[in-house]
Amino acid sequence: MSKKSSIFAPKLVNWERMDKQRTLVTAALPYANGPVHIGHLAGVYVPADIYVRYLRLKGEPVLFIGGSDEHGVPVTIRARKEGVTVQDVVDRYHYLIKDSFERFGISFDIYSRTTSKIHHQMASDFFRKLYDEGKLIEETSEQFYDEAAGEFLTDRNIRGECPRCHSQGAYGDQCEACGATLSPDELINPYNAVTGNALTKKATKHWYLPLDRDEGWLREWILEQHKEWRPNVYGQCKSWLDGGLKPRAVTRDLNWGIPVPVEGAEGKVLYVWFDAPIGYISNTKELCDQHPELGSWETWWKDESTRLIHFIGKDNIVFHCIVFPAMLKAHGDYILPDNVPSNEFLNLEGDKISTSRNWAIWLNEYLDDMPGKQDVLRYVLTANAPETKDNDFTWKDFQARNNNELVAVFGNFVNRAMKLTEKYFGGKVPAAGELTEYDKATLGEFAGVKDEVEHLLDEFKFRDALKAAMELARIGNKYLAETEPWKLAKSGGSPETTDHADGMNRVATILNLSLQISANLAIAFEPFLPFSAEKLRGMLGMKSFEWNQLGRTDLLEEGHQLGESVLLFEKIEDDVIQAQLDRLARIKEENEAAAAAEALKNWHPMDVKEQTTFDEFEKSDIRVGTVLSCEKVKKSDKLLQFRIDDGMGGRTILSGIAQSYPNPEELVGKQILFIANFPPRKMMGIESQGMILSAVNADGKLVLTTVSAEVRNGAQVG
Ligand code: B3M
Ligand code: ZN
Repeated sequence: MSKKSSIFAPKLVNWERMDKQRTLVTAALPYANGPVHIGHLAGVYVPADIYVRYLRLKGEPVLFIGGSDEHGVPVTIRARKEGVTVQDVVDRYHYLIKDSFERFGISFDIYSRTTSKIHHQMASDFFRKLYDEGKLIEETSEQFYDEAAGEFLTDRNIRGECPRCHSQGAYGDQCEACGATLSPDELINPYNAVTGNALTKKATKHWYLPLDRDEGWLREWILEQHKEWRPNVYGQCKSWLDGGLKPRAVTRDLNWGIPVPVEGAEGKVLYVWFDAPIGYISNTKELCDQHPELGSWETWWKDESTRLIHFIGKDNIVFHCIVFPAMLKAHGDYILPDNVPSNEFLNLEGDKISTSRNWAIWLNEYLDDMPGKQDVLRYVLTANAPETKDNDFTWKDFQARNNNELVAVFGNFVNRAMKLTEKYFGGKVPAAGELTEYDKATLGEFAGVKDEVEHLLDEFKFRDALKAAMELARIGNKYLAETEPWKLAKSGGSPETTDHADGMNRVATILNLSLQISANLAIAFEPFLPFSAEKLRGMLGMKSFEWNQLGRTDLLEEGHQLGESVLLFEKIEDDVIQAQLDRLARIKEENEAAAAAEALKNWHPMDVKEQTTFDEFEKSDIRVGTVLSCEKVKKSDKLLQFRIDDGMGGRTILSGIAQSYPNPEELVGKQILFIANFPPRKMMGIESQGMILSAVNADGKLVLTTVSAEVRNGAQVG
């Protein structure tokens, strides 16, 4: 993994154009606490990259700012869990994420990080200015404290009994068992999620941004002046504003982050959502300091004529539309965002993407499994972008779009145009003769595409813009299919003429036009599918290209030598897709087993199940068996595979209790209780024939149930 990478170099070269509309584009800074997945790509980075590449192609001055968000609680939790330093965690993921973006062609002008010196300074100064000017309020309140560990706790780090459903292990902000939204004060017997220590309350001072005072101008600015924002963004802002804004704490008691630059604030850091958006500014400064030709960072952030666009996911809307603008306004001097195109969520095969459940397609893994297929994913994620509502990614759809659209339409068209030119004209662009009515009709269809794509991109409608660009390929493909130049060339002439020369003139015209359409594709697809567009330009031998050339039919001169033709897209076979589906099925099975074990753990002794009848109970065939062997299932951290002597010839049972039994071989010879009449289920490719019964002990560990004296294997329990 290279630290200095070519793709993240500034792309603004033509800077006489600095007087043109200047646009500063930011993409949400991903938390450096895990790799990035397709949801991130679809929601934020691909649309942002399409937009930026489009503006660059138009020759407009644009900067594309990215970086990792390396503060906050999640990175600290991860570090503790793994027993490494927080710096280790953020280093690992920063480079992994950066590398994934680079490999997907996300063309940031800079990809930096919020642990940089410049950022610490910038965020610290920002806070200090607000503090000095009395723009923050100071308040002391009682917060949960772990005496033994000597630390205050954030909501997520506090666990306890849920006041609603009484399950154990509810979080300070939410109970995952019943879904209730909670505050830590409501938890019964709260404890530190990491150390397990009981908690007390202790007074602590924090600084707040008094958002209530910003309501007036925020309402006017968003609700009146930005009616053009996407309905999902506008709607969320409206509901926040209608609900009334409250002061928000911008500091935290935590030992990881940017120290609060105020005397007496030892042990306190800036809240991650205070410093992270300032990261956009610091990263711009870092870039401009290194590249004076880009102008001063202040022109990009303070000049009224700069347009600021934030690309984000929907869970970040309030921070970018309300909190960060309020910070910028309080600071003064700064421009406010012009638009905040936020997407909804992308689901995976019908389920919500989840890092903790490993329900995701990780970009680094995708690239390892499907080398060279970045553009296929970029294409599918854009064609299916969750722009106005949540959307679903399925592997079948991925395969179908690749095979039926990229291969059968785009690739097929270009490939035919290239191959036929090679065959009949030695790879030189043939001269176009007189156009037929059909040619003219084709050109007529193609003439409107530029305006349409442009208009859609200007409105951040990437999905429709891609569809409109694909029209070019469809038009071309249809044109070749209808004119059939290969037949004309073979029969030595067109149906209307028997003159071979005339026939070849016709073939020349058709191929000239097809190559011109291909050259248009090579430009129009640069924002969407940069790798394929570049390949295509290589094939066509195009040196320079600009957005404004779109729609022209003289992009390749007569006699121009084409390059070598290569396949742009390849068919994806069923077994490749099946392998991905199998992987997801395995993850699902593991998750189900783990959820069953977790549900058992969370069962509260006071929660007696609903009354049942003897007849109902009788339906369960509970029996005694002896463990013959027990081992961990490969590639699963949760499942144990038991071989049981059940008195009936033996059976295999899988149980999601591996974490409670690090040495499963110790269980061999023990008698256990199991349900014998559950239908067999396949998990991780192994058939499980029943369910082993266990209970939870005080440490939350699952303990197998047994009998108090030896019993014949297969004996029924009742
Ligand atoms: N790191 C949250 C997220 O990755 C947060 C975004 C910061 S943008 C300034 O969704
Ligand atoms: Zn609950």
